[in-house]
Amino acid sequence: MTERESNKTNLPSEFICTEGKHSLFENAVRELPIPVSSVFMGEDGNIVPAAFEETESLFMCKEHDLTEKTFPKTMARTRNIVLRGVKQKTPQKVTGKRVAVLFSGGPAAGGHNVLAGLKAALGKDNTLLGIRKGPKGLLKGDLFEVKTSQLNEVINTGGFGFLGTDRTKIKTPDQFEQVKETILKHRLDGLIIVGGDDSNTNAAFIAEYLEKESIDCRIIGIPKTIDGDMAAGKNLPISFGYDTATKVYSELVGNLAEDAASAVKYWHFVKLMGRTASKITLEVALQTKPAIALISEEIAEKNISLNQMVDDIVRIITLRRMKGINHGVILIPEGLVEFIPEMSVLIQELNKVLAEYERDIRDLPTLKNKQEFLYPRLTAHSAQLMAALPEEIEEMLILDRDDHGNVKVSQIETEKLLIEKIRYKASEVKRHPEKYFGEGEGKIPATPEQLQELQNLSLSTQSHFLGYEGRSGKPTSFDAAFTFALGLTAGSLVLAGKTGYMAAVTDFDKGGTILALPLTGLITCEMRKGKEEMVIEKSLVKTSSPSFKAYAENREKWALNDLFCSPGPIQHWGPASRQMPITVALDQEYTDYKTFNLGEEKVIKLKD
Ligand code: FBP
Repeated sequence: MTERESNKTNLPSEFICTEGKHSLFENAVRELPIPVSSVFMGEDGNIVPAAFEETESLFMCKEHDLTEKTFPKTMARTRNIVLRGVKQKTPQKVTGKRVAVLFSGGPAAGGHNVLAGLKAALGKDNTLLGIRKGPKGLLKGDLFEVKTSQLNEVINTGGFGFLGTDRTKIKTPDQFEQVKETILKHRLDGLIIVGGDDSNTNAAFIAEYLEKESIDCRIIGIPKTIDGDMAAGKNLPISFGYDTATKVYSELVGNLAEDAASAVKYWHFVKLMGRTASKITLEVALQTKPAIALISEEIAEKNISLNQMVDDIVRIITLRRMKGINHGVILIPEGLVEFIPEMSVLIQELNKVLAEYERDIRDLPTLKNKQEFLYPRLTAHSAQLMAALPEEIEEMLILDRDDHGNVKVSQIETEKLLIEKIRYKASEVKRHPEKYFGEGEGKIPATPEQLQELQNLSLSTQSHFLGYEGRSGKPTSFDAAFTFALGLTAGSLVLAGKTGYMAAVTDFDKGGTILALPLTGLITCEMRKGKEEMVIEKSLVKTSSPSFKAYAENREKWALNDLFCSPGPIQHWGPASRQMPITVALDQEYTDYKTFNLGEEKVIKLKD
C-alpha cells in the first residue's frame, strides 16, 4: 500500500474521532497550561487550598441599616470585611466535605475551569457535586457526583454544557424550604453559586436563610457575566466571560469594518450584548476604533434624547461622506433603550402599571386591547412615545419580562429602530440642504460640488446583533486562568469554613491577589417591578473612568477618518494570547494590557 492509500483509509475514522468535543483544536486546548497564583502552590508543586486573613478593607454598603436589617446574621459574621487569600503555612487537612456547585443565568466562557478549580481545591478527600440546570436543579435536588476524569475532558473548553444553567430566582418561602431540603438530603457542607448580580443576590439571601435556620452549609458566590457589570472596583475589576465575549465580538466587528471599507457601501449597525451596562460596547470600541459607539451611561448622564442621538449620528455620517467615506460601523449597546431618558421614564411607568395589573393585561387578547388599557394609565408624554414605537417593540415592553421582572432588552431590535430613524433623517438632510449646510451655528460648510456629490449618495445599512455567539466560546487564556483561580478560591473558602462571600481575583498584572468579598457589602436597594428590593448593585460604565475617557478623547478622530483596526481571532497561543481587556487595564491603572500575570503556568491534570 502506498503512503497515500494508507492515509486515505485512515481519513474517515480520523474525521469521526472529532465527535463529542474532540476537534483538533479542543484536544489541543485541553492540554494548555493555566497560570496559577502562588497562593495555591504547595511545596511539592501540587495545588493546595488557600487560607484567608482579614484585610483593612471594609465595605460600607450604601444602605447600611437596611442591609443590616435584611442580613443580620451574615453581616454579624463577616462584618463586611474583605478577606485575602494567603498560602497556608502548615496545610490543614480538611476531609469529608460535600460541596455542590451550580451555574445561574447566561453562559460565560470559563465555567468549566471554575469546576476544575473547585475540584482541585477540594482534592480527593472531599466530594464535588454538580447541580444540573442551575437554581431549578437546586430546588429539585438534581445533583450528581463530579468525577475528575469528566473535568479533565472539559477543562479549557467553552460553555456551561457540563451542568447546564437557568434563570430561576429563589425568593419564595417554599423555594427556600426546597433549598434546605436539598442541602439536608445531600448532606451539603457548601454550595457554590456561579452567577451575575441577581444570582449572587440569591446567594446572599440563601446564606442568611441558612444561618437563621442554623444549617451548617457555606454559601459562596462566583462573579460571572459576559456583561462585565458584576464588578467592584479594585477588589473585583471584572467578572469572568467578559474577556472572551468582547474578543469574539471585536474580531467580528473588525471584520465588518474591513468589509465596509472593502465594499465601500455599507453602514453596519451592530448591537452588542450587555443587558444594562455598556461595558462590552466600550471594550469593543477600544479594540476596533469604529466610526461611532453609543455608550448608554453617557446618554443618560447628558440627557440625550432619541432625536438628538439620531441627529448626532447623521451629522457624523454626513461629515464622513464629505470626505468620501460613505461606510462605517456603529456600535449600539443592548441596554440602550432603558437609558434614553424618555424611554427610561416610559419603562418605569410601565413597570408600575404592570406590577399592579400584570394579570389583567396578560389576559387581554390583542395588542390593541392592551394599548387601550395601558395608555390612559401612563402620562401623556409616555403614552405618545409608546404609540410612536413599532408594534413589536411595544409588545416586548409590555409582555416579555424575565424572571426578575426586567424587560428582555436582548429581544428589542434597537438597531432597527435607529436605522429607521437615521434613514429618515439622512433623507431629510438631502431634501433640505439649506437647513444643514452653509454658514451659521450648527451648519456644515460645503462647496456646491460637495453638495452635488451628497445628492448622489444613498445610505445602505445592515443590522447585526452580536450576543449569544460570544458567551460559550473557548475561554481566552485570561478567562481560563481567572476562572480556575475563582474555582480554587471558592473551594478554599468552603474548606476554611467561610460563608456569605464572593470569590474574587485582582491585580491581574502582578500574579493575582486572591480575595473574598462579603456579599452583603455589595448590596443596595433598587426598584424592581415597581417595588424596592435589596440587590447587588450593577457596575456600569463611569464617564469619569480612564476607559471611557480614552474612548471620548479619540472618538472624533475615529468618526471622521477610517482608522478602525482588526484585532483578529482570539489567540490561545502566540503574541496576542496574554492580553487582558483594555478597559480593565486602563481602569485599574496598569501599565500594560498585553500581558496579564496570574501566576506560574501549569498543565492541569486532575487526579483521583
Ligand atoms: P448574565 O448576566 O446572566 O450572565 O446574562 C447576560 C446576558 O448575556 C445579557 O447580555 C443578555 O441580555 C442576556 O444574557 C440574554 O439572556 P437569555 O439567555 O435569557 O436570552
